[in-house]
Amino acid sequence: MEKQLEALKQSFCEELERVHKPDDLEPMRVKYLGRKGALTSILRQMGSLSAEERPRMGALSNELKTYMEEAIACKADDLKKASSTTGIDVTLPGRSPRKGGIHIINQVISELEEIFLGLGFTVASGPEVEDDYHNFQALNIPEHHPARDMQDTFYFQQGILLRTHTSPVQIRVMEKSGLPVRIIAPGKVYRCDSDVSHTPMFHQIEGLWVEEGITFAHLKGVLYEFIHRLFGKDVPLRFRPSFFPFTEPSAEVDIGCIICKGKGCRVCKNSGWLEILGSGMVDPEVYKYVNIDPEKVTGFAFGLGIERIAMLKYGIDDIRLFFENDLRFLGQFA
Ligand code: 2U9
Repeated sequence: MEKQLEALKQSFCEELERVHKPDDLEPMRVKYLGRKGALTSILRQMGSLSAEERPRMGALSNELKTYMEEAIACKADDLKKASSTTGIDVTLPGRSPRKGGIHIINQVISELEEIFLGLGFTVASGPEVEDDYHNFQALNIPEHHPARDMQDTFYFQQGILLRTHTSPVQIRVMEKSGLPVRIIAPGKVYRCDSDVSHTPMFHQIEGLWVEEGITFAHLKGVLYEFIHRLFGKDVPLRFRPSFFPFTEPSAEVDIGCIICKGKGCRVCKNSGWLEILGSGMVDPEVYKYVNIDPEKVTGFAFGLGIERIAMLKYGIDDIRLFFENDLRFLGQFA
């Protein structure tokens, strides 16, 4: 009988070790200590013991009974504490971490960079906190020029601001490195504006190629190639005359609407065309600020908004979706 009591204690301890939920303790108590439980069935054999053995076995049984009662109470206490102090159900299976992905805007930037790298351009970058000189003046946008109002600027103290375009990057590259220059400048830009097609921060890519003998034909050739690599060879293109303070002559480039194939729809406002980018030959005035002789070299520049390209490519109608960080939206592009 003594051996039976020892075996019972052993199996009780092992089973208790495996209990992780308070609800599993009561069935255990019934199994070992209940009226029809394991201990009771051992005690039933007391009648067959000799008079000398009986008191010792009685004491051992009582000891085991107390031990098991206390162990169950103790375990109940531990489980209660674990869940109430942390508020965590320690018995739940763990959560596997969600897989991250590259933001759709960064994916589009990489795609555009690849295209321009293939056309012989290199990637340049510069500060997002700029001075008035590099953001405006050196780009032929003097004080009180209406173009400054068009680009509602975020100012810090006098003369320091958040860049409104990536053009100051090109100014800094021309100041520093010699000719020729054939660069693209992707990055964040800031304008105090907010609605379905404007956010206070958005992304641009601008390009600049300055070298002896560069003409408007180079501009057209590069932009045709870029747009055909991005949207496919069959997409029609048109150049419309435009104006920018830093380019002369200037042109905006439209592509045949990729949604309705030029038939006219809500996205192209029934015109059949979508404006994709602005461009032009660098205005000779700009070269004066960076010590380049406009008699010796010519160049072209262009600029486009990344979010606009992403919206057209993926049929997104609200620019704010890119920045709300809703994983249900972003996850579609991961
Ligand atoms: C230098 C000289 C010229 C960059 C250019 C544009 C035309 C243009 C807009 C497109 C959509 C900005 O994001 S947007 O609102 N940009 O239309 N940008 S030419 O011209 C430069 C840049 C640097 C030194």
